[in-house]
Amino acid sequence: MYHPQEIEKKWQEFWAQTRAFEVTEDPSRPKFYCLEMFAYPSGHAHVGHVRNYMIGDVMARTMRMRGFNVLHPFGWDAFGLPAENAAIKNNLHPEKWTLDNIAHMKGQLQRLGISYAWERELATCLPNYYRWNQWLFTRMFERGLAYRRRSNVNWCESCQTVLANEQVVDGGCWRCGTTVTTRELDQWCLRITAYADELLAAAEGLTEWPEKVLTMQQNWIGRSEGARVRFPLNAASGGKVDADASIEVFTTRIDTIYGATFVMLAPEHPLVEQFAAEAPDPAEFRARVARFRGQDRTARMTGEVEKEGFDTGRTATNPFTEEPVPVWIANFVLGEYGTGAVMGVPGHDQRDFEFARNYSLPIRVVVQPEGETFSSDDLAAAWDGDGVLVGSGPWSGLPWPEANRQMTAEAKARGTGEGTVQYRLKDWGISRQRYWGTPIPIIHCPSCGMVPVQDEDLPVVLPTVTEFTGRGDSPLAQVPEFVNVSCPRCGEAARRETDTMDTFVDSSWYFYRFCDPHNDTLPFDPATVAYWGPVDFYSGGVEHAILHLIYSRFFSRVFRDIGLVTIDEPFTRLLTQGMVLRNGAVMSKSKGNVVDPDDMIASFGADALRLYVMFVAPPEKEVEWIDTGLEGAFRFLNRVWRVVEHLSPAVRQASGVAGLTFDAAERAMRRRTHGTIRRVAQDISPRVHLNTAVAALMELVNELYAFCELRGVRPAGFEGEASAVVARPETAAVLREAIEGLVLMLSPFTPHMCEELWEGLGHRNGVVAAGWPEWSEDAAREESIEIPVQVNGKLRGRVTVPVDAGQDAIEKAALAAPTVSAHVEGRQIVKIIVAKGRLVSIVVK
Ligand code: ANZ
Ligand code: ZN
Repeated sequence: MYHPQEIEKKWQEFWAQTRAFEVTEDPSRPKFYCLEMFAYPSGHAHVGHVRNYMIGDVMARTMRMRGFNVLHPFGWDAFGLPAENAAIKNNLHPEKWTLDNIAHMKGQLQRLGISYAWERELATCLPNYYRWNQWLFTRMFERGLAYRRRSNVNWCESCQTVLANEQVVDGGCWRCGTTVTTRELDQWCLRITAYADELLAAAEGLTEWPEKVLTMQQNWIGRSEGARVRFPLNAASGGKVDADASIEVFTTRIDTIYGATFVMLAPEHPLVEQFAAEAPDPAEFRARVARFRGQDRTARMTGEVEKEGFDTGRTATNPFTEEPVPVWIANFVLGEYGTGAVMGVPGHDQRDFEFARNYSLPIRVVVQPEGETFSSDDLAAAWDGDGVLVGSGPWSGLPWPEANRQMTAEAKARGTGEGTVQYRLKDWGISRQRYWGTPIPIIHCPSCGMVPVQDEDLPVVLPTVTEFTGRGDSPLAQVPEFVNVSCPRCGEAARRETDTMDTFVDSSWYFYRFCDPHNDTLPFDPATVAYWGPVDFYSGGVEHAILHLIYSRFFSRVFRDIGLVTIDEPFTRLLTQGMVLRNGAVMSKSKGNVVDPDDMIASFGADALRLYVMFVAPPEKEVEWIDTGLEGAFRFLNRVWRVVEHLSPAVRQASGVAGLTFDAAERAMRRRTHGTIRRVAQDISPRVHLNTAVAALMELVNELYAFCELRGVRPAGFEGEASAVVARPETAAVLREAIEGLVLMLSPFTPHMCEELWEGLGHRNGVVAAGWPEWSEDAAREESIEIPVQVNGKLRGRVTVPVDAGQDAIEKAALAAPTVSAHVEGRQIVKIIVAKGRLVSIVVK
């Protein structure tokens, strides 16, 4: 009888005792670094979370059997807001909450039998990890890659914290949904834009990443070539203006500048406050600006917002037409893109078109397809198609791309602008005014300025805070012993920085720390990453397609530039696994539809759960959890168990296949065994079609049962039988090959049961030592094929012929088939066409 709970416990203990998955660098063997995105310790892992770990485990276990030195570590992305929120709510220290959750979730993963090298476990909230965030930060500070700047930040009133752009979802805080507002604060930033071009260009080399992820990254970086053009500012009526005051716009279509009939500023533009102060009613001016700034950020960014604005009363001069154009403030112009100012070309930009129609601003056509004559009055929409310039002075008649080049050069020659490359990507604001994160290792000294903490004084350990209110200043600012320090440079009284780092910093390099997790003199010994890096197979949720993966690619380059790694790209192959749904919704605690793996393990065992999750869909696809699905997997495992247990005595005595001569049924069984070995090997890697690999194994089990029946070794469904009598030694050898192959191939999916069965088959050293079974192309080759036969275009029958049958033999067999000969007899054969291996076509009259 199959008792999964006993077996699973036994093998989990065995793996732990024998340190089965612990590895060291071994240059004599090929390495395989298999990694699943580490976990946020939120409390309990549900089936949706653990699907990813199962996928990685099948890869890791398979590659181990194939002789690779496999690094398969796990850890915890352990800083972050939920721990702090739990502290505020339940008066529980974030560290305790986090470490308790880690302990529970680690138990869950161990009960699933995931083959992790637990001795390399890391948690980012521990000083021996975040110390290296600080170390790296000081290196980046020295190189100008970490800097401080006053900037508009997203502010969540409820969490009292700054949010990164990507943490703003539909205008609300990603955690609590509160509408996000903006604030000005001094923020620490990392200069990811210094690598924008490289990150974009290198993405082309990521041939084993999903196309959609690469596209998302490309759009996120958002490279556009265009020009900056300055529109000199005219004096306010009666006022004075700096001779060189101007509004600089960013445009990708300088060729349309003769159609620029107004200029628009973002509500965040620095000139806005000056204009407000000079306006007849400054208070009203400011109120209108404030309303725009408070509008849904995402809608503003995507341009979906209703386009609104107002005239500032000021004008600027179009440097090409030399006409004055009004300066407006518009809600759909973003402060943080380009220059925060746009030239309005309503004839050729749809947003400007809608804006101009709303406010009756002049619309001018300056590009139109050759031979046509557009009138601005009957334009139903902006014309953004191809064409040649009209009404554009000396450039009229040129196709627009050529005019674009020439006019960019002209702007430069006149000193009113220049060509530029603009990125949507922003530097990464990492400051958080929260407790549960890495303290930023900087000291603010009245005389020396910002001084990085010296290496020997790292880590800057998070001080103990016992009361969490969730309001006011950063919690660290409330600890005087933490804040008040002396300057490392001059010794004077100074203040420690109290911001902590965005937790995305923690996850941007943990994959390198796994290579050398206990190093206490460096983040890692470069030699270890030289051996293990890059990660060969990385899997995780598609929600990390942009940020985590771009930040990791950025950090990887920083490590390269400070000489710790020699590779550019950290992840060779990326798999984004699909979500697990239940009752049509993504599994989540808040929806109340989670399935706890421990409940499933208690009923059916971890192996059945693993098999079910791998079988039910391809790894990248969503799956709908079906409560009864697990029973099917459990029944299948029982079927495997029975046939293997029943035949074990015969198999143990059987010889190998070498030198034996087999009959047809034995040859057919061998064909299935070898064909399956070949197919499953490819389905797992390179294809990662784990579901079809399981399906192939299920078919093999059916074949095995059928073969036993044929040979009379399946009395009464195997019940009550101590052993099977296998008469022919050849049959025994074939059974041995099939059964051993089955157990080995199934072992990455259901490792506990397979280890137990393998032991029962008389092997001492476990499935990894046995290795992946080899297939023989000869044994796998089909002996015969079936070919359809047509007569005058109609299908009349099928014939089975040896695979190597020649043209004549196939023709003969086709004509001899009774269903075919009936249609041929008595008629004249005009011709016979044999499309080899696929079709015989006979034409008669
Ligand atoms: C005039 C123009 C005419 C434009 C035309 C486009 C078409 P991408 O390609 O995404 O870089 N723009 C510039 N800065 C902006 C800001 N801060 N907020 C909103 N829109 C901004 O887009 C560049 C174009 O987006 C620029 O080229 C500008 O409009 C607008 F027929 O200038 B264009
Ligand atoms: Zn100082």
